[in-house]
Amino acid sequence: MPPFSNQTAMELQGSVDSMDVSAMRKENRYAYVTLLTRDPYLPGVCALLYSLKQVNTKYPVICVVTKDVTQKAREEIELFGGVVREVEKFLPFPEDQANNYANALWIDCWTKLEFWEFTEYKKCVYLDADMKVYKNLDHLFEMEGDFLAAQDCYHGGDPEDRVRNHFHDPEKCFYSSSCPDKIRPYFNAGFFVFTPSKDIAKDMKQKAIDKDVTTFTFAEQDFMNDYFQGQWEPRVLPYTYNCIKWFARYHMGKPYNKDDIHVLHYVSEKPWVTGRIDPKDEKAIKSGLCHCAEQYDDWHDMWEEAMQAKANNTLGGTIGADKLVSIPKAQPMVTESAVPVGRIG
Ligand SMILES: [Mn+2]
Repeated sequence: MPPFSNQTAMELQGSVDSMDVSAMRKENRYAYVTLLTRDPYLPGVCALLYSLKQVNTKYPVICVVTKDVTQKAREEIELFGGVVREVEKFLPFPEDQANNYANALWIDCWTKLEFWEFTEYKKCVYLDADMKVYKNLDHLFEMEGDFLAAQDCYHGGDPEDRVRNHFHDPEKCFYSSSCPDKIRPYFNAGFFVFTPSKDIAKDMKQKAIDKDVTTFTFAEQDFMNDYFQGQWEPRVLPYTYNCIKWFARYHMGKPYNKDDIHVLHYVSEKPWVTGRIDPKDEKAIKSGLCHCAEQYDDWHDMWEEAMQAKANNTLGGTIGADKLVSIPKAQPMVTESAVPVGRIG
């Protein structure tokens, strides 16, 4: 079945009943969405919020949390201008069987499928927590299409290699001049523009449950690429909207130009864990991180500024507060030990 249909008006009608109708009349019901499933990623979310604020973002940023996120982390998100919204974790297989799955490392990311439930918003832009925004993104909400994403930097069917060795084969990367045009469209799921829809949410979750996803190395990313196959086009959004940090290593000069970047994506090593990168450091040379030192400096410069603003009490209020539609009350907190898994890329 085609995943998109003209159902939006009907859905909205359904959700109007439980809401302030005057709020629903707002034309621009747009929101950014990000995800936090465990506290160690909190600096990423706060830095993302800070960077969104720096570029004068007009719309609210819904920071989706799951039950393991502490109250303290939730308060910090609000301090940085985000709106906390708790959802149930979604996993298409029993959690205790995760080790039978190639994507065990990234099981928390399946919860992204819940975002299609946010039908009080007409359109949303999802951003991973390990991102820095360099330019205002509000224009994305006005773009046509129910699903937009940017082609990943290299996906040649050797995900194991890609995870372990950051292997990059110009012959297989869409962004290399030597890359054949016939390369398979494959987006990085750290960033996407989407139209919430209860029908799509239900359909996606059911398909994820029904499908054998044991071999899906990149968890929800592989699944979403299957699901949205043919529904998006790699040339619609350039790499600048989800610039994988490795662009600085593999595509310097063409197409990579730092001045063009909208969103930089710190896949794998997180800047809040590594600190600044010394390009002469032996480990940084071995891992290739030495090529991304400037990008990590950018993150840390911003982080220091954000910490200063926090100390000075000048972080400001909720981003896009005047455009918030309706946020269901957060579920009561259940304190449980955090699940020691999470996305590294
Ligand atoms: Mn990421």
